[in-house]
Amino acid sequence: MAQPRVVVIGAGIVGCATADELTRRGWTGVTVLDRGPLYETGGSTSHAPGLVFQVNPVKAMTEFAAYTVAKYSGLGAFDQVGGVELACTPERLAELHRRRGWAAAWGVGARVVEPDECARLHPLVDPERVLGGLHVPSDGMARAVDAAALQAAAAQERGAVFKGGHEVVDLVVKGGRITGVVTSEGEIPADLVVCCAGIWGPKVARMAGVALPLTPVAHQLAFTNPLARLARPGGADADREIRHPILRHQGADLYFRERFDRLAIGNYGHRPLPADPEKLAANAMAAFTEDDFAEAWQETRRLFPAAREAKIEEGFNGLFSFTPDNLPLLGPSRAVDGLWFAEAVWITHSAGVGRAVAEWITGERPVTPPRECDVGRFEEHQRGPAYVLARDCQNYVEVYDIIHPLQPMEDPRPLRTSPFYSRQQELGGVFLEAAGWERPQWYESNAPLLEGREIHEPGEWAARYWSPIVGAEAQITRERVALYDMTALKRIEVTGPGAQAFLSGVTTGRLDRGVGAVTYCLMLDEHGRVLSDITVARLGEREFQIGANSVLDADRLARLAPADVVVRDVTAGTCCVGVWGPRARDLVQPLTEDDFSNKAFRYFRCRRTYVGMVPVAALRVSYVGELGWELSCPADMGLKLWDTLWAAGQEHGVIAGGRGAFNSLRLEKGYRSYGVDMTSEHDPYEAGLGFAVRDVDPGRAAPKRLLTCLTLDEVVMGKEPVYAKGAPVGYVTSAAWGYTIGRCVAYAWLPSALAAPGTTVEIGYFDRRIPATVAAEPLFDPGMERLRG
Ligand code: FAD
Ligand code: THG
Repeated sequence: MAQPRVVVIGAGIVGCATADELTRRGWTGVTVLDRGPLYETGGSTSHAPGLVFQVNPVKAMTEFAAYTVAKYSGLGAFDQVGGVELACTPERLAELHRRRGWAAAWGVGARVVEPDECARLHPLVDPERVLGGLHVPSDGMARAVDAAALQAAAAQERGAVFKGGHEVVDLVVKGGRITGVVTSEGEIPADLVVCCAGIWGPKVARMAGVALPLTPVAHQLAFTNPLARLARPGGADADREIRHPILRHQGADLYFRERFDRLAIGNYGHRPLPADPEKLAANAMAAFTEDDFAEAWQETRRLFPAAREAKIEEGFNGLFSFTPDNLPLLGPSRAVDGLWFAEAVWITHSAGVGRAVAEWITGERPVTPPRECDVGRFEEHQRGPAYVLARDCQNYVEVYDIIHPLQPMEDPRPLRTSPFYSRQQELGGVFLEAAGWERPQWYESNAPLLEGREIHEPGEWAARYWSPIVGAEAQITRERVALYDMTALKRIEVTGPGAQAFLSGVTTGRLDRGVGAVTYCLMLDEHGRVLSDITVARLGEREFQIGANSVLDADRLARLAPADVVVRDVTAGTCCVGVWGPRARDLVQPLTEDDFSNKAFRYFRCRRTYVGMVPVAALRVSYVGELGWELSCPADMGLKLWDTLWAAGQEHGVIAGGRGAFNSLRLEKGYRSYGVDMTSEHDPYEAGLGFAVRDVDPGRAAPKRLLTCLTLDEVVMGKEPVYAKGAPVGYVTSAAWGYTIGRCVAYAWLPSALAAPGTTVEIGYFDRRIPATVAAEPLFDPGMERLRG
């Protein structure tokens, strides 16, 4: 096979890592272009102090960082001095324990240490001023320009060509496919272009008509004069730039490291200073705005008494990339074939990202799944310039904040509202946000339901974004009937003569069943890993409605569809309400001419009908595990649908149920949530979804790990480490109190040997270990009597 010609734009650390990883995989036709001189190009890499803190709430990000540590250590471009995050308040100390949990969950060694230990680790730390620290011995400092140059050298040995002084001034796109780049020195043909242009990424992307949701934001870095406390005693390591751990003081938006006997101070505490991506200079550095540093300098001296007499000798405002969700932008452009991105990547994640992107391009199985980093993950509203600027600046402000797992985006809101929104407001809905949608977590008007109920009270952390009303709504759903707004569920219409054959080909389902069938099935990648779990409802001979998980699913279907199939994301133009509970049939039947009896309308069947005056697609499915239907209709009639159901439901004691109850109910029933419980890292059998696969591979190996149901007596939140015999063995994916079963339900990835019911393990929750027991699943209604009745 002829080698694809790859052009990488940008010889910063990301471009160099990507070129190295591509050539390692035998792709030798790689040309890397940079406008600047190699390898101090003037990009962000040239200015970064190179601190590598690996711990991150996102597993893939920690894995990217761990690979960076391993790779740059091997290259001799990494000083493994360790990292210490300092806490000065009880809240921060608790947060360090939570962070240490992520470290254990994702496989990085870390300990929360006492103030004395912090002082022993670093000469500037005053034990009187801190409450503790998170020590990660494998953290350290990457020498970023060296790491870039060394990776470039390795790539060059395998045939890659690096060219400085080559500015890309245009991208050549023909018939929707990239065919080359125009540089200041002439045109270079290419089959594939990888944009690693850092803060200049949006400008480069625009050359192909692509909008990249990224904002360059300035961030301050300053250096003190020499500090006596950091003076060098001489000896073997006298010429080492850094000898003590890198430090973070997130409570004051600061980080620190030595530069010989000077202190380097990084400051996120100032107002966001965004730059217009179209008007950037050739250097990612701007003049130091001293006023913005004043508070940081005060805080630094408060924290380190040994720096009190020091002064700031130099400083600058360095630019790097922020995105709407603070995660990188990786993978193929969905608009232009052959154009790829590796953007908004820190030094910390550079090697891991280079590897992931190279694996993705070459079709090798990704070691770390880049789904949450996929450049295609944004909804249309998230790609607009005003939204991107607002979110990116807000993310700059929040970069070191303590973020609760349920904490919604606060601004700009509300953005997307379902047709039921006004009714939900009238009912006292307490709204969180998902993919831009306002979603009630519970309804204050349901407070009277608490009368006579004992609802389990979680601990302080789990009680945030929570109310006992959540428990009452969950119980009422199992006792009577409740309406759940499912509008945010991604709905995709697939129509045309080839629709059935197409869907059979791209899912694991048996879709040759007739009109009226609903099938729960999966989309898998080429390596048999789960890309999504979906429901496929056959509403007509050539008409299917899919319930999916994200914009990436819609994109995948649209891209793969043949000419005789039309794929449309109809989410925004339609709405959906779940009517669930033992009295659901009593509520709906009088509203329709159709027969909704169990015999005439069985579980996992669908049909088009009218509910009152509203044309609906009715699917007899329930993610909460109760009798009932998902009813979807055009958005214009959504309010009418809600009001019709609400009025008819009064005699049955109908309530509106929020997302809190919904999540609890689905966990009791054992229903997985894609992207949380299972990801593209997992195959269906490990995830407990083998039943959804039509052609099971009989020769497949027994799974080494399993998504396992645990129960415990206290509420945890997800992403906690699981310990067996004191050692970390896995992690919790999602958890909630089960208000029917009276215990907390937690799903966790565990080695198969530990997945047998009755096995006891411990869940790390802040500074405690909570006992948990593996349970046979599902915990609720294993006989399916509720659903099939
Ligand atoms: P860059 O290094 O900017 O490389 C992009 C390259 O593309 C540049 O060389 C540029 O010349 C080239 N280019 C752009 N447009 C074109 C074009 N049209 N034609 C040809 N070439 C083009 N990260 C950490 O992990 N830890 C830290 O401690 C840390 N501290 C930081 C402190 C500061 C002050 C700054 C500014 C950043 C810091 N970062 C840190 C972030 C980190 O530096 C960046 O995220 C990272 O360097 C980005 O690498 P890159 O290769 O994507 O971008
Ligand atoms: N509704 C619809 N589509 C969806 C979801 C939904 N698509 C995305 C996501 N949610 C998919 N997740 C599930 C998970 C479980 C079930 C449905 C969607 C479910 N499972 C049955 C079970 O395991 O008992 C399947 C039984 C069967 O295959 O017959 O109901 O909420 N529209």
